[in-house]
Amino acid sequence: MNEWLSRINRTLDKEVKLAVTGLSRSGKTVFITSLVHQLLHGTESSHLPFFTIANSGRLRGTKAMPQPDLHIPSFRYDQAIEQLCGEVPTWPKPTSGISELRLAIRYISNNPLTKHISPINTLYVDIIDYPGEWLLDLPLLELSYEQWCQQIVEQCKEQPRLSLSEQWRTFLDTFNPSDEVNATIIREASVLYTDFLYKCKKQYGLNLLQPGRFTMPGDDLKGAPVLEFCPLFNIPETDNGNTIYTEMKKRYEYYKEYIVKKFYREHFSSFDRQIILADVLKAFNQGYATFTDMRDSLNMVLKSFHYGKSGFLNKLFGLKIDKILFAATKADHVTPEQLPNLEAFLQNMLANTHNNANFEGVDTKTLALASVKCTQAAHATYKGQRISCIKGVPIESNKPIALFPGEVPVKTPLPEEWVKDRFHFLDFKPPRLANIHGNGLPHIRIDRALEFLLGDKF
Ligand SMILES: Nc1nc2c(ncn2[C@@H]2O[C@H](COP(=O)(O)OP(=O)(O)OP(=O)(O)O)[C@@H](O)[C@H]2O)c(=O)[nH]1
Ligand SMILES: [Mg+2]
Repeated sequence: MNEWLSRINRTLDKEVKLAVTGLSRSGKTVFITSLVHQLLHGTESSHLPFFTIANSGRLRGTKAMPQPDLHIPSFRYDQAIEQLCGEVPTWPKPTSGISELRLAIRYISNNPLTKHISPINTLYVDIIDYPGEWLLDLPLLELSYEQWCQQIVEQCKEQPRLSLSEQWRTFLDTFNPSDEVNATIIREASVLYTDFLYKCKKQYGLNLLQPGRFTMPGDDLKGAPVLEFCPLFNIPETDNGNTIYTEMKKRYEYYKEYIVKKFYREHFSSFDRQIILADVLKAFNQGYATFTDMRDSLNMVLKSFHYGKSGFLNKLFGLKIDKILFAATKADHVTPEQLPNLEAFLQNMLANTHNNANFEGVDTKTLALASVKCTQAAHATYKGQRISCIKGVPIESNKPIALFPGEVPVKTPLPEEWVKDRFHFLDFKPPRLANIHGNGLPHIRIDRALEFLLGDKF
């Protein structure tokens, strides 16, 4: 019954489900927090000049409401905003589980047909937050265990995975996958594989780490046997049904069926709009291997969405996204004149997804944005020349500095052009704000994001 009511409301433009999609540390939690703060303060000042409903005076107000899914924890907006705007502002911790939020936006209708019957309307917006690591499970739905093993074999031929996986690969050589099933061997292999994934994440900031729950199990799965399996390098040609290989494969299929499908069925089905957040600047800093890993991970995840009607996820879960916003986050790390380059770069990096989505009739847009603007644009004189720079407090310091963070390329530089220290985009502390109640958080282009994602619903 609720499902039907929800469908009717969405058809009548009264409900929007917004999918906030992004790899780990791309800025999802900060984006959601800022978006809520901007909307809660939408009637109070002119901090959203490109969000027409706010700017035209038709926005009546926004409130957080009880969420529709009572079994999902609530998004802790109050905690996040307290941290961001406290005496010592801090960023939220990496997300370790799922949470949900519902906003009610009340506005004066402009629709000539309905405004006399119902002059004040409400749009409900549902958003979920989750760990970015879990997104990398989506491509697994289309891979058999054998295909997945083959992918990992290929990945481990290249550095840095070649070295980082050595201990795990050496252990794989100590047993035969056709041997009778042995719980101790399976556990040891999966522990070493998980260690390898953690090393990839911590030492190189790699994203393509599957299964996603291995590096971010969430509270419900820590230590569960479903997380005890790993890829094998030698797949036996025949299988007598009671081998290490059979058991690994069985657990992989169980993981897909009960963890991944459940997650996507409950949280990624029936979204109307999607924002894809990408932190390309951090990947630039970490070098070519990390950059290509980030690009490939994101493309792989987006490919799984297959935006048309015939796509795999559409058939499985009934997806029907009609607008996608591609956003390069943390745009306050660069000088304002670099924003067009940042947008062009992201557009290039995800060109295939753009084309496919456009072909299927999905409306797309690319924006460089900052959910919380931590720097100010400034100018400095260097060797007699006036140069643009930014001013902010670096994450590991207490003193503001002014710096020129470097130019953002429009296209991916060739491998040999990634010379050390070519890119140096610093992380900044959130700004200290005198009054967080009278105004939305300082931002870059969140109003344009809101206009694209929600503007046509009012
Ligand atoms: N300067 C600046 N930094 C930001 C902004 N948004 C996010 N960050 C930085 O990016 C980090 C990650 O942001 P989160 O929002 O926690 O990222 P996430 O996508 O939720 O990450 P997971 O929960 O790990 O999936 C923060 O700790 C900040 O350091 C922004 O608008 N400006
Ligand atoms: Mg998060």
